[in-house]
Amino acid sequence: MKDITNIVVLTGAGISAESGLATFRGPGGLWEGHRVEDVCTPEALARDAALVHRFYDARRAALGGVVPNAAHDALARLDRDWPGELLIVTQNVDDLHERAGARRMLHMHGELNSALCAACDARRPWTGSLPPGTSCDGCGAPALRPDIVFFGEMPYQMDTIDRALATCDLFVSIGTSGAVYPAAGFVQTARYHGAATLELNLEPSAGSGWFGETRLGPASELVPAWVD
Ligand code: BJW
Repeated sequence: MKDITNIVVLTGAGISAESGLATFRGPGGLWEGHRVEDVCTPEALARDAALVHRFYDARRAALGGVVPNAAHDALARLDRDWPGELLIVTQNVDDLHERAGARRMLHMHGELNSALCAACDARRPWTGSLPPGTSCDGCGAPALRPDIVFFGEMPYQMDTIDRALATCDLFVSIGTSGAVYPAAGFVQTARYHGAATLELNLEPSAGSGWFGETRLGPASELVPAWVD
């Protein structure tokens, strides 16, 4: 990749689809018969914590039955071999990037394998079964919840992401519909700062027009072809 030193890669549910994890907005992409936008909120958690816990318990259990695919593997190779700056920002709450071996990455929408204390914001590994009302080891409040960024909540590590977007030479978006902000706006930020922009997706995303180049197809083919 000529003249490219700093890269930011954004990934979404599409990169894990071929591992067997459902996407949000594709066919079958509804959350127990609801629009994810209607139920993935702090209000939904307050209204029916048991339902929200049950949903994420099932998602967490599903992780045990899936493995990284060729797209995760290719990004892990990029991470291992790329001599310049690299930041992989995933919107996904699964752990398939880590399991493939990626290290220079962050989870902007939280992690299934993590618990968050709603009272003191402490985060700790999700161990076994944590029902609604489990007490926080740190502050003692009965307030542990899934460590998931719901609509209306601030995604994690936005300062780090904004800095990387401002200094990258290439921004690559993989397997995301571009329906959810702030991630959907990263392409515009990267462009504003002069980066080249590339989209790898099954179909054009909502923000496809912002990308300098779009390649359409399954991530398991497009990502290795781009990396290698
Ligand atoms: C393949 C493939 C294959 C399939 N190969 N590709 C009005 C206007 C603008 C913004 C707002 C607004 N009203 C509210 C907002 C803000 C709101 C928002 O964006 N709402 C929209 C619905 C409009 N955003 C927020 O509230 C966020 N917080 C926030 O904004 O804080 C304030 C702030 C201010 C300033 C700066 C920063 C922040 C929080 C958003 C939290 C999102 N949470 C979720 C759930 C979390 C975890 C979970 O349960 O897993 O995150 S929602 C859900 O959507 C999940 C995903 O990470 C996210 C994005 O989905 P993704 O990954 O794009 O999946 P899909 O299914 O949509 O798309 C899959 C794509 O893959 C498709 O394109 C397929 O074609 C493709 N694909 N197979 C390649 N094999």
